[in-house]
Amino acid sequence: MDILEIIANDILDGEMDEIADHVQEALDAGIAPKTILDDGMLKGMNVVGEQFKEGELFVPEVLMSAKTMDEGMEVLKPNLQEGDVTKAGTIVMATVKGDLHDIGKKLVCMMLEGAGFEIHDLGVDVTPEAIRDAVKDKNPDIVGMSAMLTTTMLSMQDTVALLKQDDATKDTKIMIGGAPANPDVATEMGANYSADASAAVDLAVSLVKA
Ligand code: B1M
Repeated sequence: MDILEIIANDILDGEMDEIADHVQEALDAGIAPKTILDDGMLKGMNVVGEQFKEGELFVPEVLMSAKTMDEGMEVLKPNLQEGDVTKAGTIVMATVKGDLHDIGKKLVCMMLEGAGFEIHDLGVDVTPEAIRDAVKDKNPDIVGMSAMLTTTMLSMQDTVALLKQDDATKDTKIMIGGAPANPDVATEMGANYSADASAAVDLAVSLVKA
């Protein structure tokens, strides 16, 4: 097995204590940092996304893969040249006002980062005004919102309404998710829905292209 394959497998298997040494080994062997990223780490992350979608991997395994990706990036990042990483797009992400659930949102953020998106995660319990202000400030391609409570779907609705009222934010694409969300409520609000972290990546890619 070559070193890039070993690195891809580290991501897939969540080998967070091994990956730093393997990335260093690849760098020492003269492999270009971008090749290590694309043909090692991201290749592994893509398989994680596919297997999660198919129900072959579960949340704890995906979180371990994401942590392994972070460990590998620690070693790789200082070696990457500007322009090596093609940014897929920028996303402002938040769990909406009144809602403290963030495990799912973090998972969505990690998968999006793995797919090359720059994420500005505003955290949990974020007011509509704070989300609107962040959208004005960062000018992202997409604003993403997560809610896990039936009651906080109303905050989500308020936030979408506020974004649509402001000339500076009315055209920003919106994606929502979380247990009480579904395609119908998303359409009603003027937003886009995805059911899980893997579908969120597919949706974000298609929204940026649209
Ligand atoms: Co809460 N909680 N909780 N909770 N909690 C639920 C959501 C609940 C369904 C449990 C239940 O009663 N069966 C229920 C909601 C009922 C409802 O409104 N219909 C509930 C309740 C009632 C509450 C409290 C009110 C309890 C209380 O205090 N009486 C309280 C509310 C606090 C608040 O938010 N204001 C509360 C508190 C908590 C904890 C703090 C203890 C903790 C959260 C810790 C944290 O997140 N840091 C917690 C937890 C852990 C849960 C459950 C058990 C698990 C949620 C989770 O993390 N799932 C949950 C029951 C359940 O779901 N089984 C429950 C794993 C995660 C990976 O999945 O979040 O669904 P999920 O994310 C998925 C998708 O939804 C999607 O992709 C993710 C990955 O695949 N997704 C997106 C999510 N966001 C997305 C955004 C996107 C796209 C996809 O685009 C932007």
